[in-house]
Amino acid sequence: SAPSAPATVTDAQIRSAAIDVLRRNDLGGMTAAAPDLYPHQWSWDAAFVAIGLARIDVPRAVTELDTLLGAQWRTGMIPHIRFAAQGGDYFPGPQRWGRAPAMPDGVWTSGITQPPVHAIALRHILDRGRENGGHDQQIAEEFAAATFDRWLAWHRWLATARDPEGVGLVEIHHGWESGFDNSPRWDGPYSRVVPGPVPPFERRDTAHVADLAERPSDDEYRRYLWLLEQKRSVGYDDAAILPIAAFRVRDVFFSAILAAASDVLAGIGEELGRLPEAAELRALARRFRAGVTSTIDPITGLARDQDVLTGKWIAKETIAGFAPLISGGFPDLLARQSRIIRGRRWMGHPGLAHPLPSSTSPASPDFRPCTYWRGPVWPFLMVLFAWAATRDGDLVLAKELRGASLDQLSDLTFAEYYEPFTGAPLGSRAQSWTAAAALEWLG
Ligand code: 2M8
Repeated sequence: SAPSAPATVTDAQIRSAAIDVLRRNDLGGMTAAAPDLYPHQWSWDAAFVAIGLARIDVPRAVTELDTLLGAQWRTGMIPHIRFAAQGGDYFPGPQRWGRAPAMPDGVWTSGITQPPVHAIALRHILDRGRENGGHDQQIAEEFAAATFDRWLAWHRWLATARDPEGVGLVEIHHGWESGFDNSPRWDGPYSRVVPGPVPPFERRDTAHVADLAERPSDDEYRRYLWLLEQKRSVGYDDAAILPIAAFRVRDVFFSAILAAASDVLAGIGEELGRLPEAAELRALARRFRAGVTSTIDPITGLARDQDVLTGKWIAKETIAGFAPLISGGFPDLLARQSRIIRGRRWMGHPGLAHPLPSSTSPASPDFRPCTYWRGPVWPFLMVLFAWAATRDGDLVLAKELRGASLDQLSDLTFAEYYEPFTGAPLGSRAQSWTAAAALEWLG
């Protein structure tokens, strides 16, 4: 396939094509993560979609987050999928997950979670609403005030149920919770998962990609489903799962997002006059930022995950190593990481079609250029890195990410991920958070 788009593609064309993708993926109140592969609402996708929607339609962006909140469990957890009644076929679907006591009535969700980008999306909605003024401002401000306690409950749940020992790192119980499903980060932990019996299954994801090598293997899926069965066997109870979970990993990137989002939510709390809660969120941000910093490998300068079950660090050369660029931290740490990400093992690698950080370093032995989270470039993540870089005053990095991303997205496929060397689109086409990223870049 053609690596780069014709030079004639204008910003206006990118914008209208991106708007078109989001309109077509709109299921009414929620946006499917992708038309065929992911025909339901995913939690962290919804946050990025809301960031994009806020550029074109503030009330619709509010609705996206409001719908997701409708799936929030009584514990505070926001599940990783809200299933749409009118959504298409996806495996594992609602029957496979089953019901849980904490699940909201009348709503079908998965039983695991995903990174908490939502407060950052809420901030974007507020900012866009205020820029526009009038009805947009009113609706954004009312939504923030009305839902602040729900977001607070979400952060509190993560900080307790998923950091039971208070180490400042969020523990995940499934690779899907990280959002980086089959990243080399999880190879070690998954290699120690001995799958028990799982009910028979037929995958659907493989029908929606050009080449099976773009997706996880059947062996990986068997482990994914075993972890689901484990959770289901205890009714998705947060305490009961801990002694039996075959996969328990402290996810440094998830933790960095919690740190960044807690600061953002604290800022919103301060505006709302919720000062004790804002102080609590600032303390959470400090705790998780310190947790992220504590994982740095002194030799490579990259952040690491930790396998709870072995106590060992996981030192793979993936983009999650740049977690401090998301959480923020000491200026010398951020400067070192900014140098590394712009260096030859990442954005400065000479073979790249676009100078963007790939999910795994092209210089790593784990790198697979076409395989999902093992190598391709994920456009939505670039938005998160640029947002954090802007926050921390690294305007050079933010500008480089924007320019290269817009070049990449001018192929107008809005692919789920891209081959780093050829720039070829991979995975799903018309992926919602990719289209949303384009709208955010265009401003
Ligand atoms: C991918 O994950 C889902 C499972 O959650 C899948 O492979 O079926 C990941 O890229 C994840 O980060 C993303 O949220 C989801 C929907 O885009 O797809």
